[in-house]
Amino acid sequence: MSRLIVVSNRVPTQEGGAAGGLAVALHAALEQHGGMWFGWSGESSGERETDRLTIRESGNITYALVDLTRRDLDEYYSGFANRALWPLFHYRLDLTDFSRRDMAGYFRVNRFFARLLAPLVRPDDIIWVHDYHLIPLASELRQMGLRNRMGFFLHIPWPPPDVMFALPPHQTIVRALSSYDLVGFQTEFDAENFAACLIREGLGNRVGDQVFDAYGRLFVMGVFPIGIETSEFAKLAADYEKNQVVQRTARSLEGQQLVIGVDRLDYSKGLGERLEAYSRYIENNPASRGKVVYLQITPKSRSEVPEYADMQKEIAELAGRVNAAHGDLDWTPIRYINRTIKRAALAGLYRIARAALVTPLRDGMNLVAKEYIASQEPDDPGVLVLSRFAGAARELDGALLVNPYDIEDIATAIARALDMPLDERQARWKPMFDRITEFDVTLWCQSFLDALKRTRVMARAS
Ligand code: ADQ
Repeated sequence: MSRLIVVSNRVPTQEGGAAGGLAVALHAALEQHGGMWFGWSGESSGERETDRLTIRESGNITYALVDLTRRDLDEYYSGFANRALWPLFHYRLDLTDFSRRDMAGYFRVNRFFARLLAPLVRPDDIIWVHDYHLIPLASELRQMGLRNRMGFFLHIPWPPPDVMFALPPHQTIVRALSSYDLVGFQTEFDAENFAACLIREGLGNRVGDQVFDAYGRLFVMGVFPIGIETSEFAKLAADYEKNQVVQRTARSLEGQQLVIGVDRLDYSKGLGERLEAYSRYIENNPASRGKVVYLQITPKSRSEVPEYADMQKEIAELAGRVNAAHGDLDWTPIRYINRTIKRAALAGLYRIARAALVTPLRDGMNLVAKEYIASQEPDDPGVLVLSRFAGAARELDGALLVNPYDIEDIATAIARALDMPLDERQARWKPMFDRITEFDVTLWCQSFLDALKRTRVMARAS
């Protein structure tokens, strides 16, 4: 069997504590195939570039980690990846800050990764590259003569042509993707947006259902909605009574209904609109005063990017304003917390929450939506209020789907969720739970790798 090489910007080495579902699934695939996980160490080497790889072995998996200079991190990571590609791919042209210096840094770091990775690759290895930081990796590896099977999965949305074309180097980005054998997206919409970008600019043609001919290569496009470790989450949640954090939180509610939100602090998650909507819900439903608590758990992220630093302040102030406007001596409507929570506690908190608010303005998938569904008590499930612009809305159609820009719509959905009778809650929850149990993260990983192994056959047959 061929070895698997996974490449991602960050490498979750198991020393880093509780691993997320994606890391667990990829570790399982790596253990099965044997192989390597390659990427940035998370460390800066300061001013000096170093070719030194930190190699760690664990069972039949090798971790190969590389440090980046401060300039590389500035231009490649904080710059082009997180100030140009991330906002643009989330349809935020207003926040997209394109600079030629950052773009050069992005391509330079991808070439640097390729230069370090290429000598470690054997001819029959399969290479699976993850996410928007590393789009040009395959084209760099191909220029170095590698002919291996290479797949790419985009965890975030792919925007429609008119948004994409606003990025000056959009053709270079699209061209870079054509060096892979398989390019995977979260939803049909993303895949169709990508195809439209290729076709409208005359960069490539569809020559089969999922097969494209672009820049002299055939490649396959596929849709692979990512899942979670559903049964693991359900188990953790069922054990919620053993968890101290969950118990303490449950006691502190004193019979009030809990509404939960769990998101990285990111402008794509629609936190401002959500807090406003909760405030509107209280105004529209005065009887809710003292009966409902909204817990928003939001670890800070990417604080070195200015838009994120601004947002930290804005959201904290907004939560404070809502509490000041509606709170009472014995009631704080919003509990706003900026830290990470262990998975067992998170699963338990989802379990005791009567409703979850997952209202991103745009999201590739959104795993929190699936984690909430996985964690519910089958006899008494809570209600998911979900943005129609999250990839998860394609699968979780038993949720109350909302327009995340429409404050009144979200406020109405909160009221409906908290009043929903048991039989309707059960009828909505069960098909969603069955769906995420079948399409879990292990199946996602297998489906992508199976498709990658088949792609050359498919491309030839078309
Ligand atoms: P993210 O944008 O990070 O992921 P999401 O899919 O919601 O968003 O995943 C976040 C993960 O972090 C979840 O597993 C959640 O439990 C965890 N998390 C969030 N807040 C936490 C907290 N306070 N404590 C502990 N854990 C917390 C990107 C894309 C998504 C896509 C995923 C996977 O933006 O659209 O679903 O990749 O492909």
